[in-house]
Amino acid sequence: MKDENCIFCKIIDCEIPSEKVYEDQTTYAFKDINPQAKVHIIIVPRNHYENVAQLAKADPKQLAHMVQVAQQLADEEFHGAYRLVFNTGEDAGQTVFHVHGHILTGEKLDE
Ligand code: D5M
Repeated sequence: MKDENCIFCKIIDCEIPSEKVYEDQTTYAFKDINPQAKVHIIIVPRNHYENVAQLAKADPKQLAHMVQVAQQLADEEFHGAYRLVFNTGEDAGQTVFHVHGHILTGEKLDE
């Protein structure tokens, strides 16, 4: 399930370079190009879904797996503390319409 116009599908397929931090059969994670924390990682499913609600409906196990990977990365980066954000909809700041979690970690975060 790919969208040929999707920038994150192109990153997953290595058509666009990224700083990969994790990958497995279903999931890919890379450094955000515009970090909002000391460590800012984008985590995506390889399959293309527009947003987190669509993913949760179609493949809840994939969403649960992404949360587990986020936990694993934060365990490595900052004793398991992290913020996981899914911007959903243009008016909430979503700019890329391939579901992605922002993993913010690596330092104590502002409340
Ligand atoms: O988040 C989209 C995020 O994706 C935003 O924080 C920038 C990041 N981004 C966009 N293009 C790239 C590339 N090429 N590499 C790494 N990171 C990228 P949103 O929640 O949709 O605003």
